[in-house]
Amino acid sequence: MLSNSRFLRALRREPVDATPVWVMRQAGRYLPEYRATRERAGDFLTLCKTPELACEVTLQPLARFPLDAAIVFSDILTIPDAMGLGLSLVEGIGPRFAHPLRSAQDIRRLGIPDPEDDLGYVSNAIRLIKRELDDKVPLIGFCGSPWTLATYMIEGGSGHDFKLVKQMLYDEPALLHQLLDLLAKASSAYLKAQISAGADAVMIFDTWGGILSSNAYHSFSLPYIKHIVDEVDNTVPTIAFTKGGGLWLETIADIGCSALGLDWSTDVGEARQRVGNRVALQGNLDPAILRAKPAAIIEQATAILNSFGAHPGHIFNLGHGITPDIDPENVAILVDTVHTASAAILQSAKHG
Ligand code: 1CP
Repeated sequence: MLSNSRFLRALRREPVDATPVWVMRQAGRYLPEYRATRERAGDFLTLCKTPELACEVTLQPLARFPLDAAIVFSDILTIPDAMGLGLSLVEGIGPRFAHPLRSAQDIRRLGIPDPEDDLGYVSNAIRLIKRELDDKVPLIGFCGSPWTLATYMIEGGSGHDFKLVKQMLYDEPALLHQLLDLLAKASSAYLKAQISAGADAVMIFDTWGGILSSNAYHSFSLPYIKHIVDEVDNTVPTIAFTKGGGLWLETIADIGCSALGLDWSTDVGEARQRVGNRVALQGNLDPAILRAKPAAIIEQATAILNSFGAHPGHIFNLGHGITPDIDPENVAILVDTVHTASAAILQSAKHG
């Protein structure tokens, strides 16, 4: 039964036979079969917007590795795209918006996209993937945090210094709050639609929360993540991931999410001591380790498992997305190490 899967049990902090593992960006350019499907699609957005192709690439990493969860192939930027900002992915540069938000008028003009009419391709992909998965592993739905979406919408693409969005934060806080409130409402409706379509858990990616001061984080990012978690209201487990949020784990754990995503800068055992067992923890291998030799991958992954210890509530993952230059063979080594080393740790704790 799916609710008995390692991934969902760990999210509920129930005992498991081995630590579940999945990899952020597990469907992506490090896989030759992904590059082939993307080539066939023509471009990244067509791949996202064609449910059959999104389903195909979602399943590719699961055909190679015994991963414990699938994540729907999509992007956090589908919401601003549906709001009319004109998303494209520029080769070698990253996401770009044709119509970034540059004035109060730009922001006041925005509406909340309808999850079925404007973003129905995501729900349709989820329904297809669920049918193909046939309850073998759970499926994760996701969205970006309102703050992280706002950085892209205001900067017009990937931020490097975040000049424009930070200027708005300090000069026109009320206007930024208005945008964040709209994005929180849009993201809640979007996640609810993903859950109705079959997502078994949802993750909120706050990739750029860590660039904020502590005050600004607690005013401009965390409350809007909480808004989404409140709206999802435990219909399925929620994972809140703020990259660079290691200093704020206690306040993030307080918003009522099921799990915290950790980047690699925090020790997972120390994180557990700080938040206790009120949330599960997901993470947190430095993705750069996948470029190292097998012995280093085994050593570093085992160190994380040992640091967490034989408690319930750990989902193994990287601390951020896998990069295109990684040899898939190293992912196979990682997944195998997590399963075998954690099973041994859990067994010896049971008998010791
Ligand atoms: O084929 C390609 O070249 C496209 C590269 C790519 C991929 C594989 C992009 C463009 N998006 C994705 C898929 C994606 N994006 C997933 C798929 C599910 C998975 O297998 O994990 C997910 C969960 C995301 C989420 C996402 N998109 C985030 C949050 C997570 C993170 O990595 O921090 C962010 C910040 C984005 C924006 C985005 N979209 C694409 C890129 C290259 C980026 C990052 C740009 C940047 O660094 O600012």
